[in-house]
Amino acid sequence: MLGKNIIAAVNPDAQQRILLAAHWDSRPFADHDHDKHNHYTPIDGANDGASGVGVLMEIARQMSIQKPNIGVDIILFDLEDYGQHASIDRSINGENTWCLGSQHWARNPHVSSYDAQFGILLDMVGAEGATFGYEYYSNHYAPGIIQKVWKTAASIGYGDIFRKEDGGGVLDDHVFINKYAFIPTIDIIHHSPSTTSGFFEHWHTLEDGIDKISKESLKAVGETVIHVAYLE
Ligand code: AHN
Ligand code: ZN
Repeated sequence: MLGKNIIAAVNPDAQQRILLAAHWDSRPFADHDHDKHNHYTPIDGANDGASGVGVLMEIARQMSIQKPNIGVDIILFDLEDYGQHASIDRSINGENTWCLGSQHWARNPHVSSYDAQFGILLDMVGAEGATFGYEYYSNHYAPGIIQKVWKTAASIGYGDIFRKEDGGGVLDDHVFINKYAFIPTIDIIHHSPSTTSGFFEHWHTLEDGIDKISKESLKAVGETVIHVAYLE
């Protein structure tokens, strides 16, 4: 499988750097669609992946107008959502079929002896009414970054969206950045306790389209992340 990560650098020569990331691929099969005839059809992935990409593209545009003090690397990972089809038993191949772009990058960074102070991953940040809790691996590897981001969100009026509550545990790109690149990295990811998946209602279905995307959710995440970056 050929994958391509897309990487941009703001202030490429700055020593002090942070990393912002999302996945740009979308799931090649709608294996959680309510209609089983769709289980092998690719999804649009407006929320599950593209929402994070959209926020990061606007942050890149803002930073081209007003440069932050620090360096910022924006990485769009490929093959996050290539994980094995839901019809296959999870215990067989399981976890190592997900997040292939980030697994590759974390072991082979684009710059030799790459380092960043911390990283923020955005995943499924565009659903209407999205809320974010303390995702398990984020809080395990990077509790200080969780506190920094959630405090910043509250300070600009997004305390109802960035909630001081448990946010489940998700094997996502940030886990591999923490494990293999040793950069403390959090995942801002919509956690929904009311669905069986724990994700947004239309997760891995053909319903994950642009018509379900909320500008307000994108704005809350984008403003929070850009504030964190400009405060460094
Ligand atoms: C697993 O289900 C193993 N990971 C979910 C990560 C994910 C999927 N993020 C977006 N789509
Ligand atoms: Zn997905």
